[in-house]
Amino acid sequence: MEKKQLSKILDEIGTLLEIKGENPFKSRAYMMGARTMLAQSKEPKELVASGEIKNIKGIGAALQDKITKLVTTGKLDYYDELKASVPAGLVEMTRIPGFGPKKVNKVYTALGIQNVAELEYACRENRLSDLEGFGKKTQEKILQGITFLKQHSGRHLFHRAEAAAQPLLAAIQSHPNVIRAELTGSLRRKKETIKDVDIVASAEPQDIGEIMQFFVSLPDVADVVGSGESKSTVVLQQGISADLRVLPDEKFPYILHHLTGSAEHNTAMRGLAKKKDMKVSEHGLFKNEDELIPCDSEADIFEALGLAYIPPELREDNGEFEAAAGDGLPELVAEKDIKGILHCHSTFSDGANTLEEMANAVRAKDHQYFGICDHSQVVVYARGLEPERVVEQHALIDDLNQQYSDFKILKGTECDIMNDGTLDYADEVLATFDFVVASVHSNLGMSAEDATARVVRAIKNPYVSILGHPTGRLLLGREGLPLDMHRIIDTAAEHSVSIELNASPYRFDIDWRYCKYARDQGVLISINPDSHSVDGLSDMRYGVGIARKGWLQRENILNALSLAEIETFFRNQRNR
Ligand code: DGT
Ligand code: CA
Ligand code: ZN
Repeated sequence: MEKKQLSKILDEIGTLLEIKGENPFKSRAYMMGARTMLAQSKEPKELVASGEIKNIKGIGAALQDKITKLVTTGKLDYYDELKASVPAGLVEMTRIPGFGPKKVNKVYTALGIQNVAELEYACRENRLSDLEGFGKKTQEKILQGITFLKQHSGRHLFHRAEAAAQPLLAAIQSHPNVIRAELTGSLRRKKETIKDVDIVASAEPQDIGEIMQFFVSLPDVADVVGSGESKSTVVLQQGISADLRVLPDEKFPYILHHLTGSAEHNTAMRGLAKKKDMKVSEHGLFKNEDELIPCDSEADIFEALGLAYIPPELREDNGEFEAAAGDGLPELVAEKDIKGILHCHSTFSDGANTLEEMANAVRAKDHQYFGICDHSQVVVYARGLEPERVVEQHALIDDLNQQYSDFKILKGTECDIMNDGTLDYADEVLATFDFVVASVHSNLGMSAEDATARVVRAIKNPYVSILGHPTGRLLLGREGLPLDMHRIIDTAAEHSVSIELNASPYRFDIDWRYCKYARDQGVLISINPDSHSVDGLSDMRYGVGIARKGWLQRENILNALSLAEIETFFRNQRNR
């Protein structure tokens, strides 16, 4: 074993001990030992063989023993056992710049946070601000550190990729020689996570080289991976890869369609074209072998194939061709259809803005209602409301509602679903709310069977109006409950319970892949931002995007109901 590797293991032992909260002298001894060994001019094997290891200052007997084992056998049981006793996510957290093992230990023991994704979410929900030795500033620092860390890993959350891509697209579109330019790929299809940004543009052939040059020199570009005649690949400052293709304008619709994908959609479309004796590819749509069918837009391509225009969100080979061949394509929900916002948090629990600030921000969007849903009592880390605080909040809501003639705050709660599927509040308390969002926040490691039984039981509770973020997943972070979603949806349909589509780009839960089934069972989907601040309300836009991806129309959305309609809906639910 070479000294570098040995030093790394010793350092890791020190880290693991510190994460576990063991004697700080012990963990420091390992970390110092790591440095001392690295500083030796001789390789550890020599030092052990010659016995010199015994005379190195700062390497005590215990360390000597462990180094000897590692160097001679390449293995150390102590290290293996230690590693197995600490969740891997905790070690990963120490990679966040400025976030050492001591802090990891603190958030783990105080808040049960086990990995980077959970930590990030906790910061966003303002949960670290009250923790001893932490604060708002620390939270900010941690978030910056996490962003940095993510820049070095594979996929990206939708909102990050979109935020990186939009200025790029705008720059390209504003180039005087660009005829048209669009985002393609998974971003255009509004997938929940994104591998890379794909942009396609058109120009006169003689201008293409210059546009390529312009693209690779944009200030957002950190690194040029490849630059060819018609395609360049760069890495953006945000750590996301981006491809640009530039083609003559007559080729634009075909390449736009091809690059938008998905691959599955493209494959199905090729099969369909073949059946009609045509051929489709990134190069064009052809009949009689190689006779190009001229198309100015994607709509023209679809039309030539006897199809209605398929919106990019639906291009997942998820029944869109059958629908587009007849008149089965849905008229997808749009942001303007939303009439109110439910499931948000305020300073009563773990939000950053007051109830009044939140309500006024929602009202300023021309909405008719705002359903506040602070946490319930069991969620101590999020300052969940004891029943007395609920009473206080309701009094405040009654006051505020007096001031509005065109708007109403609805009394909601995000009530925890306990391990056995019962709710965190007694029925008498639940009855005081206008509506109840029931969510799981703990014990996500259950078996599929237990998890499904737990949530099914909650849905059957007559006070439950909406099932909140069903699985509790964090995208690119944790899987969440392994629910049998068909059973969950069937049960919700039977009890006329709405299911949330959590609009936070960290969650997007219910998954869009289940929305069509939910729609077919008559379940109303509630697009909820779960926002902990006024800024978070803008996540609604992402939620609507995912709802579109799930084939949902206005009439499938709970909060597309008017105030009067939704109040009736909630009242009727109680009588089920
Ligand atoms: P991702 O992974 O988030 O980047 O997802 P996409 O869909 O953006 O995938 P990407 O960037 O690998 O490729 C862009 C598009 O190119 C894809 O949506 C469809 C098309 N494409 C890529 N590979 C294939 C393939 O093997 N077959 C077909 N038919 N099309 C493909
Ligand atoms: Ca892509
Ligand atoms: Zn929640």
